[in-house]
Amino acid sequence: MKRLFLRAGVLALALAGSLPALAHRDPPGPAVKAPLVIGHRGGGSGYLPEHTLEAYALGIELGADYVEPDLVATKDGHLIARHEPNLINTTNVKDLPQFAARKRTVMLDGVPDTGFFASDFTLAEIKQLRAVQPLPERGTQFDGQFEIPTLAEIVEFVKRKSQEKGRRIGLYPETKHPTYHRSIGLALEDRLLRVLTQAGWNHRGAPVFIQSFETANLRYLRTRTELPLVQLVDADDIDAAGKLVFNPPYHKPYDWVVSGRAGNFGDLLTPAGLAEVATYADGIGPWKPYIRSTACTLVNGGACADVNGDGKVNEADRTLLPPTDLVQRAHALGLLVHPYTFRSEPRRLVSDYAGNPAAEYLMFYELGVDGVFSDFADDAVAARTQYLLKNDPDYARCLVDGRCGRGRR
Ligand SMILES: [Ca+2]
Repeated sequence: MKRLFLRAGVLALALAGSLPALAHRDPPGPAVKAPLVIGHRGGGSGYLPEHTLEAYALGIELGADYVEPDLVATKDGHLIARHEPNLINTTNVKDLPQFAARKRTVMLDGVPDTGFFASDFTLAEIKQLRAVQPLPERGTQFDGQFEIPTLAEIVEFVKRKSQEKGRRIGLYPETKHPTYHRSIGLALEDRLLRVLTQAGWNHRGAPVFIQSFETANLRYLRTRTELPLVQLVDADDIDAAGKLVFNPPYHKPYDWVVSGRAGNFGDLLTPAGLAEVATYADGIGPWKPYIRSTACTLVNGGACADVNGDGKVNEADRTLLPPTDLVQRAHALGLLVHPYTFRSEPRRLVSDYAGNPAAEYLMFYELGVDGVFSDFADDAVAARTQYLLKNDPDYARCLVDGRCGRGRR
């Protein structure tokens, strides 16, 4: 974008015969591209029950560029926003006597899962549920108040907010457990595209990314839509030394389990793996340690020790390892890089960040990522402003005067 502006400027000034003045008028160096803030589960999910219009609205108020609904299907084929097909942890379903008999055990990606499944409920029944906070470290004061939104409602909401705020707000839907949904006759992909098409958003240039941890459904989507697709790349854990660990069921895309393909998620990010991803996807959404892992400062019998003495062993007891070259390798293939998940609670922050969430965002922005999935859009946005002020000589004027070129915020 910046290069285009410069060219236009050069042309105009050359025509005016005042080319030497150019050096003074244009800031030195190229403008820095602002990384996207993707509102993970809404971007306000650090504060309110996730995947509710209220959490999405808060994420947008806090500055998120994209709202990220996870999608599962109801019995009557509607797509709704939930992180899991099992509603037990994110809704009040277990407290509603009218649904007590729906509780059952389902094999989800090869693992038995007991609870209440979206595919056993019609949309009208889903609308009787209310969202609750699934993470024990977060406040429960808003439990039982907010509805479960459908994809169609979310699209309409995002469009309305975009207009209201006068800025481009996008949608970043994730197809959850696509093999599972296909196996129960409720395949997600065409349902998703139908809603997007109805909204006029199924074309290149629409403010939409589609993401998946599986590969086969992204390949299928590639044949059905021009929208950008993002290959998510998971792992089970990292060990004390910072090495990624691949234990089932988080070791590989589930469609690889079904097709018998060998390997694990890490194989998607080798030179050959990335080249394969680039044939069907436009970007990768890697777990953060693939870009910069962490190691335990102190190891006790092979396990991490409580270094900071707070009685718990977590991220705060680890330190950063050197970054990998994943961002550069992905960019060399034209792939965007959107790592996940950025969270502001102290126990989620590696000791190097000294309890300051902005330090983590700044580090990843400096490494060149194109966006971040964040539960706390405010922290991601504040850090982005700092990053742009530091790296873009023109940005202070943009921030204060509101005169920002395209690609700026
Ligand atoms: Ca600790």
